[in-house]
Amino acid sequence: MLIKKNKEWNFYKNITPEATFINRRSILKSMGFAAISPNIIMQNAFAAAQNDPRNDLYPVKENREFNLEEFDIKGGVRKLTKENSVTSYNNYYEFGTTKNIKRAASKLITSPWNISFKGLIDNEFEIDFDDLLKKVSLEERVYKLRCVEAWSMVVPWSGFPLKSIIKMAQPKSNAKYLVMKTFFDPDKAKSQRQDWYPWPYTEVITIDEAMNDLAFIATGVYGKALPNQNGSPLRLVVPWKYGFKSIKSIVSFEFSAERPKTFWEEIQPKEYGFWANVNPKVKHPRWSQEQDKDIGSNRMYSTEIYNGYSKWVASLYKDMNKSDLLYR
Ligand SMILES: Nc1nc2c(c(=O)[nH]1)N[C@H]1C(S)=C(S)[C@@H](COP(=O)(O)O)O[C@H]1N2
Ligand SMILES: [Mo]
Repeated sequence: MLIKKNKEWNFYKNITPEATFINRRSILKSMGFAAISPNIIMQNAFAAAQNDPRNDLYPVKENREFNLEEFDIKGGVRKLTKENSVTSYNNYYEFGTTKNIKRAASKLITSPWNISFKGLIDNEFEIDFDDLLKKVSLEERVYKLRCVEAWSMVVPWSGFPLKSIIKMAQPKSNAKYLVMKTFFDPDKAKSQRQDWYPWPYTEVITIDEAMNDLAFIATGVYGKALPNQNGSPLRLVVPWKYGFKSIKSIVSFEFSAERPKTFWEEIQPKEYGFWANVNPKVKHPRWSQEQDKDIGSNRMYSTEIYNGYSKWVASLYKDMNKSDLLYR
């Protein structure tokens, strides 16, 4: 027992959160906030989430097409991560640099929520989130999400394939990239007052990646509407890439011929590059990527190339130089 614990501790002691090195000051500050933590506010946030009228849309039918054997319930190997872990251990830097941002995130108002589609498409348009939902068909998919910090979770997301809204937007043939942005609202998201970050959070994938069957927009989790801390009302889930690519609370989808820098590329391009495909062989400059730890059970698993999703995505990268491009 003790030996196992030490091994895990050794594995984890060198891993620091994605943003630690740029903002130790704000970490100290947010620790101060966490110490107050009035239960009443938590209860109110919880009640608000429970009363979310969007909950009526769920649960939706499960699509098992993308299940990995390792967490096939029948295979019995790896189970869903505990719901409470998934909804209370989060990365969402707009609300702080610790994992404990649930209370701060409850301040975000996600209804109404406007989304714009722009750039290289015939007709740019804006649409309300609830109206967008009427144009897509919702399904549930169990995906493994692997953070670059070497933790992981197996999550039942509800939502729709990203390609269904790409088709709706009809990008022009010269569009090569899909640029997504999170809201910018420093009144609600206090960390956005810290101007050393390149806000708003921006992520970019290629159109080919966006059209891949695995690329998913989540609008719910565990049979309910997405809670704020997990990226309400809609977030990307690209499970073959490190978690930071799966951008939360999206307000715009822009089709572009050029590749702009992402949030993390601006901050630290050597560590959090554009491709960010999960690859156990390419170590992070400060730690190994060979294993990951389930945030609910603390069990360790071997990390697989493309997070186990090769069957669906390896062909996207067949012409690339593996050692250079899989991770960066
Ligand atoms: N807007 C925004 N999206 C974000 C982040 C963030 O800080 N802001 N963090 C990313 C990182 S680093 C991870 S690992 C996942 C975590 O998703 P979860 O909190 O639902 O587990 O969200 C990603 N999406
Ligand atoms: Mo992450």
